[in-house]
Amino acid sequence: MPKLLTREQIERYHEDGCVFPVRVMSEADALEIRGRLEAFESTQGRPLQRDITIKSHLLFSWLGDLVRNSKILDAVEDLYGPDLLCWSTNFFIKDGGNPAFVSWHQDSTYWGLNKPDVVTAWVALTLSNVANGAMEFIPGTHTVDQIPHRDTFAADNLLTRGQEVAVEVDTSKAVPVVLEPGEISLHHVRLVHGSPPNPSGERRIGFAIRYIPTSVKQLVGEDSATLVRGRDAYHHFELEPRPSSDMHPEFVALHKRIADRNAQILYRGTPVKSFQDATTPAPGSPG
Ligand SMILES: O=C(O)CCC(=O)C(=O)O
Repeated sequence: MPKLLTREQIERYHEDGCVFPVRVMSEADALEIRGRLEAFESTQGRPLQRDITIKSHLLFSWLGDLVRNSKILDAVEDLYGPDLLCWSTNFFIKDGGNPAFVSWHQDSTYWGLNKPDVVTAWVALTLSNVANGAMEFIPGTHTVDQIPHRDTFAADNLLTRGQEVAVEVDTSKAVPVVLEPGEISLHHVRLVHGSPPNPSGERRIGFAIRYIPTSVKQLVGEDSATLVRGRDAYHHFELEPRPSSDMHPEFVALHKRIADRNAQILYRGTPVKSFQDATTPAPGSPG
């Protein structure tokens, strides 16, 4: 018996590579999380900087809570079983009128994981729709193997290397993922997806949480993850602690060490050594 998803939703995930919308919290709770993000940005006097858009669940207690949201975990358990790690998180923020976009890609391209049992819960912290640059996907593309990608390092591309699939994408089949605040979509790591810029006057904020069953391995280097449900009988990843406050110096130092190591995996084969180095020429969130 599934815990949260219906049998139809589970079937849709396996057939299309994406299922949505799934409500995991009230709109008010989602807006409260947005408020915490924006309160932090106000203290900094600038939008969230690239180096803390990745794995920020290690820096802020409210994001540490979000990756452990029991409804999100129930949905992920319905797809990948009871022993779950949060491998990474990324904010995808598109300010109104900003040219930021996400090229068509498969998440699996540079992640170094040994099998495609990886699902992203993309949490809408604002409305996400066609008018403000919602994510789009091509149904069924998760069933093809890894597709070659080319790196563009395009300035407005939110992906680490501005990577894009090196084959023609039939955009007539694209499905927009329309979500209300507090809803999620769940997408497969091999799904071809992307998103256009946000020409609206409103900010679009998504928090992407990457979950894996504990059996998944990192093939490329040392790596860490957060045990969010069940037990880890495999010990393939260094387990990460839970922050009980925001931007605690010990967690800031830990996050830097982990993010720098993660950058070595995601940028391998390029001169980029850390997410800070990567601000030129490719700003944005790793994907
Ligand atoms: O937020 C977006 O528009 C794209 C998100 C994405 O590529 C991802 O979560 O893998």
